[in-house]
Amino acid sequence: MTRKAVLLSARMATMSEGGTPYGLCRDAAIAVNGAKIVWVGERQDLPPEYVDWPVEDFGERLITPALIDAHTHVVFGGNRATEFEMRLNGASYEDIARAGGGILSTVNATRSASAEMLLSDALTRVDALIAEGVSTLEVKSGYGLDTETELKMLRVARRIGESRPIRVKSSFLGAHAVPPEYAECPDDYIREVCIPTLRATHAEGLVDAVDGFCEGIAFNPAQIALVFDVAQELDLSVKLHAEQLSNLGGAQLAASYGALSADHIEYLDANGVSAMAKAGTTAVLLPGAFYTLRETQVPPVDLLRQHQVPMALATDCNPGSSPLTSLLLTMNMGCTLFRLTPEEALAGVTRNAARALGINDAGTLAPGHRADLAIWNVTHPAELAYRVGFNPLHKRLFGGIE
Ligand code: DI6
Ligand code: FE
Repeated sequence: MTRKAVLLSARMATMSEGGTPYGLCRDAAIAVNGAKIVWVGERQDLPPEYVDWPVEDFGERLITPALIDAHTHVVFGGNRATEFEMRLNGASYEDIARAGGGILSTVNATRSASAEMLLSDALTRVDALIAEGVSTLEVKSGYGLDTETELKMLRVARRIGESRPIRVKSSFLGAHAVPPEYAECPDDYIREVCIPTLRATHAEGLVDAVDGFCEGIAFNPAQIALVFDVAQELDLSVKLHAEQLSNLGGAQLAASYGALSADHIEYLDANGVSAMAKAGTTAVLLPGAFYTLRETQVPPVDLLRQHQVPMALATDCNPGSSPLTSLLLTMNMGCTLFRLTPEEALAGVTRNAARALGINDAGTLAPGHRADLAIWNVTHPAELAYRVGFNPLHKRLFGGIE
């Protein structure tokens, strides 16, 4: 069934670049044909072929592109509230990781969880994101670190997209942590487990991109490069958790593979920024992890601006460093903690989040794009980043459907 409609509203933020701030438009109209936007503009300019279409009037509300969360780990077993307590008693994130907790404690819980349990737990988090207008979600593996569990996680990621009206992009994150069985020989883990698992998950059509964690408590650039070489051979895009706790040159490595994004990047330096700019790599900023770990080093936002590196914002939803399921709160944190402007924050969860995922049919309101829209009970787009713990979503459309 094709649903044709013209949506009217007093205000629309198309988030298209180069025009008014936010791509703001008054007395707006959007013509939707089925799952696609066919026309966007001011009501008075609506072409005659659309004037007879059924009208839905949203009054004074604001229409924006639906939101995109470009970095999550929503599929995992258990939780890490006890580590939260340990950190409040003085242990650091790295202390806990080196003592076999951290990511590895979630690996144990994820290995022993059934797929059904992982799915139902993940859906509670996904539902919270959808309730705030999210229509596209990236989901990573990386809590299995063996073939069977990485396959299980990525199959669950695909099932999220079948269970809910949301688009899922999955990333293979086999190089997330060194599993206990390879503690003494991480290179062997990369060769014997990570790379064969990448091939197996890719063969099953479960992988949209390849990620890694380049850090002292995880993998060094040479180990990540081995995985990225295979990604390249399989024609898969790469992205990287880089420069989160220290600077190992991960962003430069990622850029040398034409990465979609380098994520976290608190410790990114000028060389990393210019490498990203040259490669067209998007910066994915994750203020939830910065906040949770009480980091003090902020990402080099001014340098990223100077080099015109697009900045996305994402929840990094995970049980350890960012137990956060609100993209609106993430926008607020991006402004308060990283000094992004509210316009940059909204671009970070729409246009630039789409870029970070290599998506070119969402993230702005434009003809040909999917009719993934969020309609808000606010009058100015800055309100979306300004409030704390408040959800003004009126309605979300996913491919034109409520
Ligand atoms: N960086 C992160 O923010 C998550 N993974 C990573 O490499 C944290 C994962 C965790 O602590 O469970
Ligand atoms: Fe992460």
